[in-house]
Amino acid sequence: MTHEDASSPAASSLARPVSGANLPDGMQRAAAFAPINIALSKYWGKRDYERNLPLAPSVSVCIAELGTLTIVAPNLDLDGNVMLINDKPADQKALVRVGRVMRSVRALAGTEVRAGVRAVNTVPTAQGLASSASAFAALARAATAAYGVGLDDGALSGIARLGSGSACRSVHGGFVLWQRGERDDGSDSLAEQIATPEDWPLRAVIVHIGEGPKKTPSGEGMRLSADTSPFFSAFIDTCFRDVPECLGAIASRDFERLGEVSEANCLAMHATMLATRPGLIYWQAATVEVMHTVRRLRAVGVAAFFTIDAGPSVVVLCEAGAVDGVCTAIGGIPGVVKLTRTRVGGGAHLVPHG
Ligand code: 2P0
Repeated sequence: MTHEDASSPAASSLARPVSGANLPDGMQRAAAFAPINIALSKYWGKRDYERNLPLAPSVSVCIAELGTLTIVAPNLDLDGNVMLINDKPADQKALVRVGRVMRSVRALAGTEVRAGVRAVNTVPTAQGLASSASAFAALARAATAAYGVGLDDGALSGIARLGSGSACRSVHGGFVLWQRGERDDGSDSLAEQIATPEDWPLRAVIVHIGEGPKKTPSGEGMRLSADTSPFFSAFIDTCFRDVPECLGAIASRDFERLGEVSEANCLAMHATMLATRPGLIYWQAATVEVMHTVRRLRAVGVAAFFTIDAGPSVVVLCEAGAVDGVCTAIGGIPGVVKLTRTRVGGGAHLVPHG
């Protein structure tokens, strides 16, 4: 088990340039960092699988420092996009998702020029730590800058969403609402910031728990739950009640109320997953032990609550004074491989690159 302070790694040190020369005016290589986000009221169900349009709104917080650094280099010599993720060529599934984002950016820029893309994650992939959210938010931010497309953050969130639904929530920092929207084209299914990190400087402890058997990817899991889980429509109804509850708790900085609704929504989503056929069991034994530990701490007055996405790792949100006690209590649990102390942070932003 290792402890890590998330403020130590400099994301910019991960950047290395990829090629791109003789570009048309307005195009240039650009780099962006985007954070992971963790939902307090979850997204688990789509009304459109191509555009990643949700059946219900969701609310999240961005997690400082952990995320993806992406460089986009338009290149006249390429006849298709090329991409490296953590220095390995992207697989076909990732390229399809990247292609949706890049096509949309090229259409806005009015060009057919393709790009080299290099992405480096500072979070492990596929542990339920939203690496696809940070990846596509960083891609959208870097690609629009690289192609000279100026968009406000709401419109940018719509581009990020094409790669991965939850990515729209990593464009803005702090506390974020992703609207369900009504339109078929998704133009009103955008993310908006509801409070900045400074408005409510909560802390987060990321409890990294190693993978068990291969997990079902989120998109596939959502489809299975929609088709087979007897709790699916009840969960979607729950989200329509939980989102306003989250927004009210955030507006009044009511930690206890936010914890109560967030844990309930997380458990309702996992109940829906568990009742899917075949059952989606994302938890490990350590996941359950962390949940019990957080509740025991809370019972003796520690301001902390947990939430879990589609994987075994747990995020514990807490007030500043609770961080040490949370880490001490959780650090010794077998199966917990690392704790990262971090906080609610900012959204996707351009970074200098060499
Ligand atoms: C969330 N998750 O609200 C929920 C909770 C996982 C559990 O958003 O298919 O990777 O790319 O739109 O965004 C994970 O879903 O799925 C997710 P796609 P995504 O954070």
